[in-house]
This record gives sequence, C-alpha cells and structure tokens, in this order.
Amino acid sequence: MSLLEIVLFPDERLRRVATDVTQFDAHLAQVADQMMSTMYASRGVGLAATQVDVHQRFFVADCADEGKPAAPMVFINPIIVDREGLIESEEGCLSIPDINDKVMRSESVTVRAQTVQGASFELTTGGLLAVCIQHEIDHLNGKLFIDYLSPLKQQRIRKKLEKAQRHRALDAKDFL
Ligand code: K2U
Ligand code: ZN
Repeated sequence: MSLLEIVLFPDERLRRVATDVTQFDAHLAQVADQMMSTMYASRGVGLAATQVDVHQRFFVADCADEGKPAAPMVFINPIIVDREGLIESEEGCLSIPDINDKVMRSESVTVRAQTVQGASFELTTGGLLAVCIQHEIDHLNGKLFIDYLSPLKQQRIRKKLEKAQRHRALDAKDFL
C-alpha cells in the first residue's frame, strides 16, 4: 500500500477550503484507504484529505485505545449538527510536527456524514473521537489547531517550523 505525503505547515495548501465529495467511486475508496495507511504509519488517530493535498471534504479516523481492536472510520461530507459542553485537551497535528498545545473544543458532537458508498449516517460521540472530528473538519475548512493559540505562540511556532524547513532543505541539498 503506497503511503501518501503529508503537507507540512506553513504550506498554503493547508489553508484551502475543501469542496463536497460527489463521486462515490472506487478511486475515492482507494484514496481513503491510502489515507488510513498513512495515518497508521504516522501514528495518528485522524487524517484529513486536505493534509494529503486532496481538497475534498472527507477524513479518516481511528481513535480506538492502544491494545483495543482497530476502529477505522471514514467521514465524507461531514457536518456537525449538534454540540454540547466544552473541554480542553492537548492537541497535536501530523502537519505541524513536534508542536502540542491545549485547545478548547465541544465535549460531545453529533456529526452527520456519508460512508465511502455514499450512505448517510449520524454519530453522537464524546472523548478523543469528538475532539478528532472537530480537528479534522477544521482541516477541511483550512483551519489549524494553532489558529486558536495566542499570536505570540503562533509566531514562535512559525519561526520554529520555518527553521526546521530550512534544515530539511539543507539536508536534502547535502544528500543530492
Ligand atoms: O489531523 C491530524 O493532524 C491528526 C491529529 C488528529 C487529532 C489531533 C488532536 C486530537 C485528536 C486527534 C493528531 O496528530 S493524531 C496524533 C494524536 C494521537 C493521540 C492523541 C492526540 C493526537
Ligand atoms: Zn491536524
């Protein structure tokens, strides 16, 4: 299974707003499958299509606890139709390596979405999956968890990652 390349901050492609999925075909199922493999390989619990430079409204998730059976899920054209409570949790992002910080989210969400076959479903959940769903839908709207942090923190993160990006470029140059 080929793994997909994850777009890294501050790449402008992470800021694009994704468009609705209309073709529920074999290609869609294949991309979702490749995203799932990429998510597992990156030790993530979610991955949005935007993060692999596919600007359509879907994401994959598996928030099953370590040691528990896998619970892979695909959410296509997801919409949060209800939300309850507030919770603060430590977030990370596969597109913003080595940055973690606290973010406030709704504690429980009801999400309406479609399966890769196009069947509609509705799910009400709390816990890590609720946080993940909100984090991934933000990705589809070009939003990143660091957007909720203070301007000062955002500036520090940008400087840190631009430095890392320069080092990646230098390493690549040495390699060639
Ligand atoms: O979308 C992504 O970049 C993957 C995110 C999804 C996520 C972020 C915060 C909270 C829940 C899900 C993560 O990088 S996956 C890594 C991770 C694993 C366990 C808990 C939090 C984050
Ligand atoms: Zn993310």
